[in-house]
Amino acid sequence: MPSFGASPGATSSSRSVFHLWQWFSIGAVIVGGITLLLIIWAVLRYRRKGDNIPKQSQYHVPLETIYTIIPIIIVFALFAGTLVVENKETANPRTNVTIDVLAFQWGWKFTYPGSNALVYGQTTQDPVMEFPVNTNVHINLRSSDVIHGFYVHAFNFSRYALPGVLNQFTIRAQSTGTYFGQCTQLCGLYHSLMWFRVKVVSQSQYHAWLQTFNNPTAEAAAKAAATATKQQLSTLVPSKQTSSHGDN
Ligand SMILES: [Cu+2]
Repeated sequence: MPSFGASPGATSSSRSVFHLWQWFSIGAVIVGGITLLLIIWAVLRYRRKGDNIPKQSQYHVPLETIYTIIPIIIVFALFAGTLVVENKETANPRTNVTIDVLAFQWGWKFTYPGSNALVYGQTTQDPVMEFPVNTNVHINLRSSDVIHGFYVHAFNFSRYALPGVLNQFTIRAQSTGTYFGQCTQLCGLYHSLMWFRVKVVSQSQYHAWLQTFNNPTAEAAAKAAATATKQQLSTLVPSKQTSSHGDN
């Protein structure tokens, strides 16, 4: 079955989204195809043959009933399918891993409550959010300034990061790998550089990774990196122009 541009999905709910998308697209192709054939058929079959006015008729009850009932059935099927998949997407099952995600102009900060793990990166470095495979991961998504969008194509998933609002969701990756993520809400000058990566690893690799944050040198290095990125940002972001023309 063709993918119609969507990702096959690396998480359990993104696979449901993918299949829903495929069925929607196939439905659209069928409806569009039938409509196109009917138009072509009507154009050819009833093209002008002379100057006589064709037979005029006002009602065709069976036809009108059919073209009312079929769309209602289609809309109901689309609604039901969407409802089932959306419920999967917004389900909040028990989780073992929680990650606090903070979006800011222009980068991401990932912290892991209950551990020292902290990942911070912006513009030219993309921060990597790491979590274990086949595990429910709870994400607390926030923004520190303007509206951002948390989007991972491989997860067929997008959520707003809103200032002053906590958005929560659960993801469960089904295969290991590194997936590309980006901000999908135009949020300022360096919006296009607001990337991140999601790295899905095995349980043991995840725990080993968490441990790397527990030795003091790593902690100091993380702090130094955070300070360095702040300095780097100040060179990247043009400071506000002050007028050099006096009062004119
Ligand atoms: Cu953004």
